[in-house]
Amino acid sequence: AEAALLEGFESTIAHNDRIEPRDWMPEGYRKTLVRQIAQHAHSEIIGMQPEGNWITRAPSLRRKAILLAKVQDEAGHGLYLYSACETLGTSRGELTEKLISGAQKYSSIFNYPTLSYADVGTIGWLVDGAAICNQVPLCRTSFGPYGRAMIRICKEESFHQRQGYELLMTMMRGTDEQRAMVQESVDRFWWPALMMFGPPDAESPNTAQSMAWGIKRNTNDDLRQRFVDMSVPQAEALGVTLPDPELKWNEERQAHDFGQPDWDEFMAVVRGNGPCNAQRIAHRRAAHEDGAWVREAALAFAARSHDTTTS
Ligand code: FAQ
Repeated sequence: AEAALLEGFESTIAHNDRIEPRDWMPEGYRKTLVRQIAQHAHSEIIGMQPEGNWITRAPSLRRKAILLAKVQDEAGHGLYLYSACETLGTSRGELTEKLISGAQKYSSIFNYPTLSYADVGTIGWLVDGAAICNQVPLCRTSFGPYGRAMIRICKEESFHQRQGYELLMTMMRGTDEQRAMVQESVDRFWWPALMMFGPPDAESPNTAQSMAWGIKRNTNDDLRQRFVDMSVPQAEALGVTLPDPELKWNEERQAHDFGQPDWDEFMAVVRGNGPCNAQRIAHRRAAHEDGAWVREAALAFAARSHDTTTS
């Protein structure tokens, strides 16, 4: 019976059809999806912190309204993704426990500090830009609930990317100090943005199997290349320099050659030793603990409403 189920699953994958929550799936497929979707959800939730840091100090009412809307979208993205993950049989409560105990990861990028308001623009331009590059192909991922969540998320990420680019463009039209602030911010975020795509393909333990299952549609290096090619003309239009002396157009490959990020730094950040890892988790843990009374009250209310409707 197992063989027939596996055959059905493989045929669905081969036809590029979707696997849905009630369909049979190999345990490894389920585990990989829970890992990736949970990591993705946690990234959205932790990703609220670096930018949230600037909400109270936005330079104008307009900038504040934009930033508030963006950070609220990120909370929403986290919730769609936790819901997608719940269809695989893991509850949001369990996932949150795994995040705050360090058992599950979130994107390395959110362990870097935001030191100036230009960082709000750079995160929109480069971090949301990288997220779009990575997530547009995920709209075609083989697991239905994940792909459907991605469609809406990508639309909102496009707005996030545009607001960041527009912020930077405005600063670049400003004073010398503002231009220097943008350049300094881009210098700090460029390499960590390239790390968002994960380790080089040769050192990526999950890519081959995830591609075979149609969970990932491109390799880490392919998407990193796509991101570099997309960012170079945008940097030129902005008037900033990307901090990579090896960056240059390769006529033969019709793509840019570029340098390698510091992969030792990446590994250190992924293992929990980046500049802000401890702070991000401590903040998330405190918010979770401070919210315990809300969850308890909601459960008590639900139990009481249930009693009155059934008695
Ligand atoms: N950070 O074998 P692979 C956003 C881990 S966008 C931390 O290549 P895989 C929007 C990886 O998990 C950011 N860990 O893994 C936003 C694995 O460890 P494990 C979120 C990383 O899964 C913008 C190990 O290294 N986006 O939030 C990273 O095949 C602005 C080996 O790696 C997504 O999550 C990393 N950068 O490929 C929000 C997209 N890279 O679990 C707020 C969906 C790798 O075996 C503000 N995810 N690792 O212990 C993916 O596409 C994939 O999971 C990759 C990694 C490409 C990230």
